[in-house]
Parts: sequence; C-alpha cells; structure tokens
Amino acid sequence: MALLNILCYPDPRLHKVAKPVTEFDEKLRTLVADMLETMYESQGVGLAATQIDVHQRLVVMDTSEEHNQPVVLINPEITWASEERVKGEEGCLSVPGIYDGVERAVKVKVKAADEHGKVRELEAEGLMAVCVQHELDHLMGKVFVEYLSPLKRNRIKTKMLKAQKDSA
Ligand code: GNR
Ligand code: NI
Repeated sequence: MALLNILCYPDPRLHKVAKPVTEFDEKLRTLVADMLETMYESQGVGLAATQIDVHQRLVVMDTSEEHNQPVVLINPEITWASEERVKGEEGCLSVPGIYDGVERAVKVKVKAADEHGKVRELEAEGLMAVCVQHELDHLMGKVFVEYLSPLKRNRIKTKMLKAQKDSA
C-alpha cells in the first residue's frame, strides 16, 4: 500500500482527459488499493485518477458514514440523470480549503466496471450522486471551480498559487 500525491489546482495536469482502462490486471488492483488508501487518509469521499496524475477512467469513492463502503468505478458512464437539479456546497481535495455551491442532477445512474472488469449499473442520490458527477468531471479534465464565476475562479487561483509558493 502507498499514499499517492494529489495534484493541486491550478496544476495544468488536472485538465487532461482520461482514457479508458483496458487491462484489468494486478497493477490496476494495486492502483485502486492505493487510491482508496489515499482517499481515506485525506478524508475525502471520492478520488479520481486524474487527481493523482494517472489519466485513466478510474474513480474510487466512499460516501458512507462509517467509511466502510468503498466503491470502485472503472470506465464509468452516466446513463441517466434526473432533470431535477439542486445546488449544493462542494469541496475538492485538489482545491483544499475552498467550498462553494454547484448545481447538479439530484439522481444519476452510472454504468461502470469494478477492478475485476465486472460491469454493473448503480443508481445514486444525495452525496453519492454529487460525488459521481464531481469525479466524472475530473476524468474529463474539469475541476468544480470552473462552474464558478471567472472572478471567483481567479481569486481561488491566486490564493492557491500563493499557498503553494508559501509552502515551497
Ligand atoms: O471529499 C470530497 N468531498 C466532496 C464534497 C462535496 C462535493 C464533492 C466532494 S468530492 C471531494 C473529494 C474530491 O475532491 N474528489 O475529487
Ligand atoms: Ni475533486
């Protein structure tokens, strides 16, 4: 097991588009285990491979209260999204300390493989639905701050760059 380094906004690598996973091998399962360990250690409810500079369609998440229900989504696709939308407060491990409202579909269905290549479809609502949409955005190179106004986004960018400079 190993902890992985999480990229911080505005790192340009967060905007790369992930490619489908093709090999369901031991290497993939090690990566999944390391991503879960990194997510739990960082107290996140989700982590997309993009955030650890691996540009493959792979997401881990756990929105359970007990932090004991890991979900692995490989090559995930949203097959249905409710028309009903709701604005909720979001944060991101790649934009530490920033929280703001983003409008998302209330419910989604997502089709994805697990780490053994077994495909299934699951329906998500509440935090899980938000997380699925947030993580699939990461795989497309999109960070939640891109839904905010250019003014807010620029302030966040400046703040992040300053924090990174101060800690260097
Ligand atoms: O840990 C996380 N919490 C969270 C809260 C509200 C909406 C989305 C999220 S995802 C985030 C972890 C993360 O950055 N995943 O990419
Ligand atoms: Ni995120």
